[in-house]
Amino acid sequence: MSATTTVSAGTEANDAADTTVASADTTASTATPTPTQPTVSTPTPTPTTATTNTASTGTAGSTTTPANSNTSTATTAAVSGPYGQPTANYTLTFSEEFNSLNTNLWTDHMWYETSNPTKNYTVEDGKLKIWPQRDASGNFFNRTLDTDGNYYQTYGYFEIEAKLPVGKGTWPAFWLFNHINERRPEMDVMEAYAGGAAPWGVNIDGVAHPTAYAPTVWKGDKEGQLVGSRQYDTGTDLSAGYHKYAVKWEPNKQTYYFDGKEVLTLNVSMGDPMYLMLDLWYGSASGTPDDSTPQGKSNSFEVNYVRAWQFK
Ligand SMILES: [Ca+2]
Repeated sequence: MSATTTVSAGTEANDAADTTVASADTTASTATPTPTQPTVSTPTPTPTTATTNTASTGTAGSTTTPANSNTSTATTAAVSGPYGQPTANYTLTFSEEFNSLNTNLWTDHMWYETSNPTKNYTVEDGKLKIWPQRDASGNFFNRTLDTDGNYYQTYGYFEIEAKLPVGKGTWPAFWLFNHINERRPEMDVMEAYAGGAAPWGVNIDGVAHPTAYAPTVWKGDKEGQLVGSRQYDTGTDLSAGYHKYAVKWEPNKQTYYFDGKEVLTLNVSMGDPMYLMLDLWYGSASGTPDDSTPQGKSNSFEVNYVRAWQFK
């Protein structure tokens, strides 16, 4: 997913007001990574200092083992470390469990958009839900919830637990992104295209179900800097249950995970502060949504949590 629309670069206000913990201690990268990639001139961005928004860390120090991955119910265990990683290596920096919608943290449109008034998202049952819905003009429209201007992090581990919607045209995603002047560094942790050819999706009773997804990385210093991508066939219907989509972002390496299993490793240096994005867009490999695309809340991109950790 590449947000190609360019608009004057917004200067993100450093809104520290929504911090709910006093011990904001984000080790956002001031360190200069040692590039292993042929680097284009790396312009110095104007990094906004990452604010820590730890919604509810709960018993962060507990050693509760996360529930097994292939369950259709969402994990409700207390937050410990990233799934499948040694807990002792990580400090929780961000925990959005979606017990309520924090509008000081999440914006419901991209910086270059105005918010579509058609209601197609909510937070309930401990989840963020975004669903396909035609607006007043009859169009399916992009919905994005992001932390642009409110929460940024550089490096660490980022994980969501989510269930995907069905339907031709649906294009749910979780990414880390930033717009810094003309630069667009982008780490797509999960993008799925239910309406695409197998293995992207399978047709079940006339409705496209997602079975593969892709992590993809764009360096973003200029147009078309694809670092790497993989179409990962999970062999399962991603709309049928919750799965964990994650990235471990190190200064010279990124590793992408599905339910704790490594699916893509890239040796790349990216050191910008990035904000978090959850969205349901349409098109690309998924095709154009139509009357076969189920609308309404019962067909949601459901996100049980978004968590981030920093390396100790
Ligand atoms: Ca939750």
